[in-house]
Amino acid sequence: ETTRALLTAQAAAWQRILDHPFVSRTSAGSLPKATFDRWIAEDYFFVRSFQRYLEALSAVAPDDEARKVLAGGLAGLVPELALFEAAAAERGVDLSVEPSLVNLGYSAYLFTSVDEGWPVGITVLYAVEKAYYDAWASVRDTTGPDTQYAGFIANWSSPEFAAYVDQLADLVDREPLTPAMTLAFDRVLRFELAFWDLVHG
Ligand code: MP5
Repeated sequence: ETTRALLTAQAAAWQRILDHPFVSRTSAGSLPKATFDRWIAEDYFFVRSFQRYLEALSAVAPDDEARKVLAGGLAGLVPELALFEAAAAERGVDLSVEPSLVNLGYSAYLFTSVDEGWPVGITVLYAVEKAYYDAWASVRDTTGPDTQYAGFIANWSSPEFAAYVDQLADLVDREPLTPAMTLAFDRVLRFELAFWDLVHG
């Protein structure tokens, strides 16, 4: 299985995402407000780039089944962006701040991956979504009921989101593993770690 091989090869980097202080401090409720606010503004920029990347990836999807899965992902971004906008309004976060260079690089890389063709593009999508599912499921499982992050936890760790990530895994598993896919997967993990570092640092 392609996804199993990718995850196994990257087990150590994957654990570093889950062990990242941004994740553990979100769970513990000990994250400074300014840090979470910074994440909101950075991630909002990322998600809007991601939305256009998902449209571009849909355009190179090989069949209706793949297009249907991606359409589900695109539909989910509507309430997700509303969640960011509501949280920003409530917390007094300016969503129009300039994104960091890491964020610009990560966002641009999403589009580069589509240019490399469907197998690499869908590998990137799976890695991006799986990273957030695992991180937010970890927060869900280690936080108290009085968390202020319930909306975000629900967004990326719901059973519906888990099912979507499983569908993405099925699409990746149709593809025989190539060195380009391995590199893309590894690169997403490095971007994810750099993204957490930059908002937390
Ligand atoms: C995601 C995200 C998940 N929002 N931000 C980063 C840095 N990585 C992954 O993507 P989506 O589109 O919010 O499900």
